[in-house]
Amino acid sequence: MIHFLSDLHLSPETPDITRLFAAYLAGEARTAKRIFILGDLFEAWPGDDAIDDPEDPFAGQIVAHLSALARSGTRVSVMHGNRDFLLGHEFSTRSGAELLPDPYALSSPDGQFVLTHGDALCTDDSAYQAFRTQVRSPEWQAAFLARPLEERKAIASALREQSEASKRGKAMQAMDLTPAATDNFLRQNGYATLIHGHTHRPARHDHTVDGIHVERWVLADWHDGRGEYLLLDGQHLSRHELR
Ligand code: LP5
Ligand code: MN
Repeated sequence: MIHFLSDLHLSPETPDITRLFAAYLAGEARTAKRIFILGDLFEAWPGDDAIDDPEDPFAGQIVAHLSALARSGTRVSVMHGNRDFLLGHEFSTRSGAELLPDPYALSSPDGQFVLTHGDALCTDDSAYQAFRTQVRSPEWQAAFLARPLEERKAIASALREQSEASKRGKAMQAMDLTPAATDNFLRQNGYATLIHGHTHRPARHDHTVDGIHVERWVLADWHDGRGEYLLLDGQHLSRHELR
């Protein structure tokens, strides 16, 4: 069995979600041979030195929970989201989670899947795409990570506020996947079943691309004390609520 989850947005401000995730890692996750966390595991990740932040044990505690799961024998795979794109080598080593490229093709005897966070397909949101190009460049990241941790945390929280404000002025449609970009993505990825997060609009969509039927599963975000994972058991995908 394989699990897919995303958009937990873990932060010290939502202890109920942290507890739910810790219980999941110590319980249901151990019945899976592999779990995929498809981005935005953290509300904001200012850099891997947050793991040893003397001001805040939070990141280190999450890393310890992940590491316990990995040591129990479940393979843990994590993809970057738009909040935690700075997860790096140190995080990977300390948590036992491997970092995946976005997109990631998953071929199993039970089917062909393509996994992505989802933000790269929101191509109508040109302000976000410009921001994304900038912060994903290695030069920008090296310069940002050279700043003191406290300063990076302050910038991250200012950006979170700015993001919430800018979303209020955006059309709902601009904050969803662009249909043409999605069809093209499905074509380029061999019409595999698409699983993604980011939009917080859980659903199963049917696409017809070049006459071929393709499924798209959108993962739920974790909020208000509730979480969810998608379970792949044989060829069957199903949603499982956690609370
Ligand atoms: O995240 P969410 O759901 O609110 O909205 C996203 C897009 N916003 C973002 C920004 C993140 O929320 C900010 C948190 C990042 C923490 C990272 C850690 C530290 C790194 C600091 C990096 C500087 O991803 C939002 C989309 C929405 O999804 C739907 O798809 O619309 O896009 C935006 O809000 C972006 C704005 O439209 C443009 C922002 C321009 C800001 C330019 C500042 C330059 C930064 C330089 C700082 C040194
Ligand atoms: Mn996201």
